[in-house]
Formats: sequence, structure tokens, C-alpha cells
Amino acid sequence: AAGSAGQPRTLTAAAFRDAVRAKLAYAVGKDPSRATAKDWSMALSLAVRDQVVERWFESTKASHAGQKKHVYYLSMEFLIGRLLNDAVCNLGIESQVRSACAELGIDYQAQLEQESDAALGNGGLGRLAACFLDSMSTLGIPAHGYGIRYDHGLFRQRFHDGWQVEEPEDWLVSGRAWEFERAEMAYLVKFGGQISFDGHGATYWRADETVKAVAYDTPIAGWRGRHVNTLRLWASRPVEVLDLGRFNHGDYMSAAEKTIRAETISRVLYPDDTTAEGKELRLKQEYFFTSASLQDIIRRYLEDNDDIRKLPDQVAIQMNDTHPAIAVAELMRILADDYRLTFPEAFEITRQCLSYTNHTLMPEALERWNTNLFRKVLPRHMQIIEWIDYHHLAEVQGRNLPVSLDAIRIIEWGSEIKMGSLAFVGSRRVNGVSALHTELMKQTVFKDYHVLYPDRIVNETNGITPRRWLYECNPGLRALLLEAIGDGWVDNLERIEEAAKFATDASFREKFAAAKKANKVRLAAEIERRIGLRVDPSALFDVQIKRMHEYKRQLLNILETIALYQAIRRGPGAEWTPRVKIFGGKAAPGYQIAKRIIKLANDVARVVNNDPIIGDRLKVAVLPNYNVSLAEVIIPAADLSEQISTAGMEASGTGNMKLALNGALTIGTLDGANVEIAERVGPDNIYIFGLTADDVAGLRQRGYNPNATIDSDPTLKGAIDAMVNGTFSPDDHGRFNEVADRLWHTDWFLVTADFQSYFQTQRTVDLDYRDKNRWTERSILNTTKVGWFSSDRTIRGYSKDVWGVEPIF
Ligand code: 26Q
Repeated sequence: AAGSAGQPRTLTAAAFRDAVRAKLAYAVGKDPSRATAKDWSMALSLAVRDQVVERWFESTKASHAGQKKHVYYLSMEFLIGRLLNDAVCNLGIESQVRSACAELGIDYQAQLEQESDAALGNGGLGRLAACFLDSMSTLGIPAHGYGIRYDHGLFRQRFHDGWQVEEPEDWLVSGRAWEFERAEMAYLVKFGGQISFDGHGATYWRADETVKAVAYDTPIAGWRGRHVNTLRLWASRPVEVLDLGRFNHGDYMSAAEKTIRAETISRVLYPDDTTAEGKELRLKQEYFFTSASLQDIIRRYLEDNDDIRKLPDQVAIQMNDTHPAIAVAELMRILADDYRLTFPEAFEITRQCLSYTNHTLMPEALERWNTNLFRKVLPRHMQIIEWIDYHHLAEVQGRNLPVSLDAIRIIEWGSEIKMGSLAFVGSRRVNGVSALHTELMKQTVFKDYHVLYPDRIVNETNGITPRRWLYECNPGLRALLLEAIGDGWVDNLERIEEAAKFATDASFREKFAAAKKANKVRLAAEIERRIGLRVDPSALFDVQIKRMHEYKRQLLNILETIALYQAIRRGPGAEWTPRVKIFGGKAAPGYQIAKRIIKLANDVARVVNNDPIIGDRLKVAVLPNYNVSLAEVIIPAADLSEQISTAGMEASGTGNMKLALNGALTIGTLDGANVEIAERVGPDNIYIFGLTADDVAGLRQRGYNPNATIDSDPTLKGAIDAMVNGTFSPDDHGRFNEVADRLWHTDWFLVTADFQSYFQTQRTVDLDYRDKNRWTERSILNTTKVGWFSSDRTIRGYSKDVWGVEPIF
């Protein structure tokens, strides 16, 4: 049925049922009697996809006709997860889809679980990009996401004897309903070779390797399908399909070599979000997708415009961290070498188009490229970066400002390119992702740049999409909110505060608690299914789900678990608040200490869970392969959200927002967005403990000595001792010596410094949880006071402060 944008269309359950049948027969090629669950799921997705496609065409037409400025979000990672239920909910066709499934004799929920989880990202940064796509469609901002279509996303995690084992991920094996290959949308991307000048101003780049970037498009529907944007992911292909010469000579293997070499670029996502190691393939990935995206952006611009100088009027390009920061040099190269603008002109235009989001201040995670490697892979870009560095420095020298020239160099010691500096200098705006993080950017990593460009750094506190992270993943709470306040909150999340007045309403409280309980029963079943552990759904569910990192301090949580275990053993007769500690998270494959901490969690879990003295007072569930789909089951069931990073180190956090929105109370440090969450929920509804970012800086400056702290706290000492005396590793007493040594000697992440405060706060949590009514009241206040953390609000901020675009809704 045709309808204009914004108009709800009618889709009957019967029509949809017939559409699914037709897809099963004519697209999947199966008879209902022989169709597998995967076949049905594919047919269902294809039928839903048709509903999205109509609106997609309209949106594309509307954004061409409207001549609005277009947003391009460049990200190496898009952690989108599954799409079927997301599309169904956004289009508002859930009831029709469910009845159609019932008539066809298939279980909707089971179909959802057939879809592979698209894990084209590591964690927060990639998931943020996915939430932004949802919000840009919901707000009606014409936008494209650009990234890489990895054959293999983030590795799958298994535990072998409690140790993390990585297995390749294979999301494309059974076909993808949501993407369209655009074989005709292809661009050449060059690497290596030589640069020459013809003496008349023209520059030639004779590359020694060329690959083809082929587009795959996924439509992203916003709330109620009013607008649909595109996620365009690039796959790397050889320019020539086969080296027939070699093949004919019987050299079959080497005939395929170029194909393999080319396709390697988009083969696999780098699983390391810890250290920015300067690997050639990573640089090629970064350039590959950035170059293809910029070529595509300029091609689209020139469809409706003829003056390349006016590019910034129509185009805003966002760099998600420095991973696409080569865009600064690539856009200049295209403007100067292909369109024959001068470098100063090209630089001006580039700086008007690009903006950069920083996600970390940790020195080891800031990207740097060795100049020799860089020159080998991207010789022309090396020249351009040298030009930028030289001219930028000269300009600053002329201004006589109180900055250190060494600190603002892009190329350090002539041997390393600092990508953060390149991105900063080439951007119109640079943003941090929480108020605290942005402040620290100004005071630390970008201090000197901030003196030079005091208006360039802005804050855009992260947000999350309430569609996926409440409406879709928490149907019980959704229904309760719809009944109490209608559906205005779904695309205007601050309106969820209208339900705050029910925090003291006995009947609402009861229903809210019942919804939480049902979610906990669901999670308990999932825990039993995955790891065979039975947990009591009325216990306090204490959740820490995030990548394994020393700064995120899973170790602090585990030490507290050990200390609690010891306390229960000493006095099992006391009134303990039953608790289930739930952990989920992957460690980068090369991050040895993080992997050992996973082993520690599993070892502690085994001992605690099998100790008859402990019983249901304490259980530890370490869930393997944490991903978006598992998050959707854990988050709605959480009572307590662990956000316990060393203050000053977590740029923002977004899991903190998801958990609070679903009614978990936070136990956390004053770090990242926790600070802003605390401001909004109020001190009575959050557990803040530990050192502040200032304390941390001061302590580190003075030189922290953990010995005294450990020696003076028997609880802490007892926990660390148990870790090294074999209590949890009877088969290998020394297994955790290195972990303990780090605590005794440097303790860079200040686990010991915060332990006492953390442990005490957890005991307050124990007492508070016993008053179920009061806890539910505070849980409701968390849900209803965090509406500001919608990614819709974040995207409005970018639109106004960074991109200069107007949302159409
Ligand atoms: C860099 C170079 C080479 C290989 C990999 C990488 C790499 C990949 C991923 C570096 C970093 C990442 C991911 C970083 C990340 O997820 N950061 C998180 O971003 C969130 C969204 O802003 C914040 O909420 C988190 O605080 C921040 O840790």
C-alpha cells in the first residue's frame, strides 16, 4: 500500500502471512513441509524487508529533493546485532507479524533467535555507531553510515577449562536477509607505488596495488518507519576476477593469489580495543573504507551540484575516533590532485567538512603510525600530511601563543604520525563523549590544541536508542509504560519522567517488580541453558557486562566476590542478601592479563558455586560470548549495574545508561557518564564510591604505594591471599601470582585504593535490597530519570553543534 512518509500504512496479518509464504517458496525455494527454522526465519525477514524498502525509496527521494545537508558517519565498527525484531518494532507491525506466525504455525521468538548477531564491532564505540544510525533515521536526518563488511566479525568466545578460547565468527554463513549487494557501486582503492609530478601542476600516483570496494547496503528504519537511512558497508574485491595467464600455465594457486590478497582487506575485524598496534593490514583497512566512502560522497554530491568548493554546504562527515582519520589527507588529495584545487583551498574545504569524535585518553590506545610504513602504503598521503604539519606549525609560530610547538606536531620525531593530532587539525569540531571526558581532553591530550582553537572542542554526551534498549528488549516494562503514560516516550525519551510519579504508587510498583522478576526468570533460564548453573530469580542480580580491561576493574568486583565468599563462610548463619554475580565480556586475544582475570572469575565461580556452605547466598555466573543479543536478555534482568572503572579512564560508558533505563541501580565511580547519571537520578538512587578523577591524578602524581593499603585491610588482604594460596586454583597455586604481584607493586588502576570503599558500599546495597518496596521505588526512579540519555538527544546535539543540520522531525 502506498502512503507518504509519516503516514501509517495498513498491513493485514493475512496479507503478511501470504507474503511470508511467497518468500519461502520463491526467494528461499522451499516447500513449507521441508522448510527448516532458518528457512522460515529468512522468509520472515525478507517479507519484513519489503516493508522497509518502500519507505527507503521514499526517504532517498525526499533527501535528494530537499537538498538538505547530508551526514556521513564513518566508522570502522557497527555493532548492530540482530535486525528482525528491530525492524518489526520500528515499523509498528508486531501484532500482524505475530498473528501471521501463529497462523503459519511458527514461533516468532524462535525465528528471532535464528538470525545471526552482526558483531561488526568490539564494544561501546561500535554499538554507539549503531544507536546513532537508529536515531538519525528516527529524527529524519538524511545520513549514511559507512564501514567495512567484514567476512568475520568479533570472534566467538568459549571457555575451555575456564580459559578464554577464540573461535572465528561467521555471521554470513547462512545468508543475510538485510543487505543488498550493489555490484555497480564500486570504487578503486590504491596502495603503495610512486608519486610523480608532470611539471604543469598535475600529480600522478602510480600505485603498485589496486583493489575494488563493492558496496553492500542495509536499510535502517527509524521509529514508525517515517525515515529510512542506509548503512553502506564496503567489501574488498580484486580488480580482475582471475589471472588467466597464470591459470593457463597450470599455476592454479598463484592465479588465485591476487584475489585472496585483495579480499584479505575486508576479511576480519581487529579484535583489539586495547593497544593501537601499527599493523599494515589495519592501515589498509582504514584507508580502504575511508577512500571508498569519500569517493562515494563526492559522486553523490556531484549528482546534484557542480561546484566542488561548496561541498561543505551539503556534506558533514563524522570520524568515529581516529580510525578514519586518513580522511583528512584523502579528501585533500582528491580535491587537490583530482579537482586541481590548491593545497590551502583543499585544506579549508576539508576542515569545513570533517569532524572527529574522541573515545579514549589512554596513551596506548591512541593511534600512531610509523612514517616508513605509512609512506610505503600511502606515499601521496605522507606528502600531504607533511604539508599540513609544516604549514600548521608555521601558522602557529606566527601567532606567538603559549603552546609547546613539539606538542602540536602531527609527525613526532619525524618518525610517528599521531592520528589524533591529524584528526584535530583537519576538523571543524572535535568532541568528547561525556562531560568529564571532554573536560579531561581539554586538560590533557589536547591541551595545547585547545589553547589554539578554544571553540573546537565540544561535548556530546553519549546516548542509547530506547527502541532497542527498552521497547524491544524489555516487553514487560514496555507494556507497563504504555499502559501508564502512552507511547510518547519511545521517540521522546525524556517523557518517560511522566511515570516517575508512580514510584510511590503501590499497584504500579507491584507491576514494575513483576516485570523485573519475569525478566530475571528469563535470564535464570538462559544461565542454566548456557552454563548449567541454577540461580534463584529472587536473589539480587549484580551485573558487570563489558569488554575485559584492567581499567574497567572486573578484578575489583572479583576480589569483592572473594571477600564476600569468605565472610559468608565465616558466618553462614548471619542474614545474607542472596546475590548472583553475573559477568560477561571478551578479552582481546593478545591481552594476557585480561584473559587471566577471566580464568580467575571462572575459578572463583567453580569454587563458590560448589561450596555447600554457601548455597544460594552467593552464585557466580560467568557467561561466555557476551554480545548484543545476550545483552538484550541480561540488561532487563539486572538489579545492580557495575560501573566501577578507575575514575578518569572510562570515556563515557553506555552500558551504564542501558542498565539504568531498565531499572538497575548503579554502583559506580565518578567516571565518564556516571557523573551525569548521578546528577539525574539523584544521590539516593545510585551508589557512588571511591576516588574521583582528581584524586586519581593526585595519587598517581605523588606515587601510590599499595602495600600499606593491603596490609591495613584484612578483608582485602584475605581476598588477595586466597587468590595466591590456591583456594581457587588447587591444580596450580601460582596461577594468579602475577595478578597479585601487580596489586602489591604498582596497582596502576588503583584497585586496592578503592577496595574498602567499594566493599562497604556493597554491604549497604545488601541492606537496602532487603527492603523490596523501597528498592523498587528507586528502580522506577532510575528508569524514569534517565530519559536524557537517549541517543536521539545526542544526535540533536551533533546536528546543532557539529554538523549544522536540521532534523526533519
Ligand atoms: C585501534 C587500532 C587498531 C586496532 C583496534 C583499535 C580500536 C578498536 C576499537 C581501538 C578502540 C576501539 C574501541 C573503543 C571503544 O569502544 N571505546 C568506548 O567508546 C564508548 C563510546 O563512546 C565509550 O562509551 C567507552 O567509554 C569507550 O571505552
